[in-house]
Amino acid sequence: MAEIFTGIGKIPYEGPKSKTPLAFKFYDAEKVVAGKKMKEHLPFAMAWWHTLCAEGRDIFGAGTTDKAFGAAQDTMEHARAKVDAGFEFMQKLGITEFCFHDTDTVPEADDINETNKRLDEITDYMLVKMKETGIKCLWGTANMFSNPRFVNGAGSTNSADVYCFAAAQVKKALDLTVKLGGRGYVFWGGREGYETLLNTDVKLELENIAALMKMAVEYGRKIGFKGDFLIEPKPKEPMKHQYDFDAMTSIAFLRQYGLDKDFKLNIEANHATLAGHTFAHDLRVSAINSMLGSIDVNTGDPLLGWDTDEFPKDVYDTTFAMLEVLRNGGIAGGFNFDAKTRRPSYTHEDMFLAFIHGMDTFALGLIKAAAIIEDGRIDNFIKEKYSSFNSGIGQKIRSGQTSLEELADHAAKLKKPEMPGSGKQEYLESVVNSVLFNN
Ligand code: XLS
Ligand code: CA
Ligand code: CA
Repeated sequence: MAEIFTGIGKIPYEGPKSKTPLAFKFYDAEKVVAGKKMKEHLPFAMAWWHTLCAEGRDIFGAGTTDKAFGAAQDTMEHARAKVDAGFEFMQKLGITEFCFHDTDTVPEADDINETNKRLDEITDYMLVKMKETGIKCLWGTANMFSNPRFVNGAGSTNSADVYCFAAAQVKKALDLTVKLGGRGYVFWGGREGYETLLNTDVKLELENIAALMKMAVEYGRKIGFKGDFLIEPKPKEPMKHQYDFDAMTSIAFLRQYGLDKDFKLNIEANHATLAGHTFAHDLRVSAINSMLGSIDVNTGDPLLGWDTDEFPKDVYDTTFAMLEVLRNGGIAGGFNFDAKTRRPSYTHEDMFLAFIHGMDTFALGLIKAAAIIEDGRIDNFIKEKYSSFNSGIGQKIRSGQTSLEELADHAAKLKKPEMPGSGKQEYLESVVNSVLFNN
């Protein structure tokens, strides 16, 4: 099979002083940081859809990037060309995993039975390439939002027949995920939400989504899927009210319907900020609920209110994200680049440059997060801030050995408490800057 990305070889690590565009400046796979190799901290994954399918189309214009990879669109030859391109791309970048939707890999036929045959065929080919290269599958998922049949949702649809098609796609995508040895299975809400209560039974829709997930867990465990099921929270887009709005909303949903033992969350940076949170906030909320499963690293633009899926570039963001990951003791999942190059960055070389930039930004985040922990000033400040709960009445509150009456007596004796101590935000921000820019 002919090389597709000609003129681009294996991307080397050259270090921070390098000016070679096609080289890593900070991502040094073998380098040990905080007790582990970078590649172990940061198992990066390529998203099939953005990398191999998205051509840069937007609502005002056609695609600008050639993703035909030498084959005619909407053919199985093209499906195979994408496999070839994907594995060559990952190998050259040293990316060890990929994520896919069923419909990213083959053109959908009119008849679901034919689509399933195509999926069997393409995954046979993917398996061959996986064996050849050692590249693995991070997670699989079913696209239950693009096809017009899902106009009113998949698990949340009003049509029992459409619900069966959603179920059939989940079943097949689980089969494929198991076949490819995927470590996770993702449900992103897609069209699971609504525009107006005038036409919506919210309770029925939520119950039906939960039932679909329950059946997915039952089936998945039956066919030997041992990984995590994941919900990927996202607000606003495409529906005005998305049922999986943010981490806390999704956790409440999972607990309400008894799904919290089998599910964790896949937190996407772009989705957290669309929900009005920082990326680190949704990571923290997931982590403290033992629900931090996997990460989509792509970010939005603070000036735009939609899901732009950009390559991570903000080292503050990746540092704060990696602080959450390190404090969580790592994650069982991976770091998926659900990211696309900007429409004017339309060459194949741009795809490499974008991944190099994104991987370097996360590597920097890892290095800086480890340095903040090592520095200790931030962690010590937080410890000290809450120290009134370590002894006396505070300790009694923490251990649940007190009552409202006792606390009221304590307040009455004090007459007036002292101020609780400065939050010192500006000082702490200066500590972060000093760690980030000290060397
Ligand atoms: C869309 C989501 C989607 C999921 C997988 O905004 O990010 O791509 O990651 O369905
Ligand atoms: Ca997104
Ligand atoms: Ca995503």
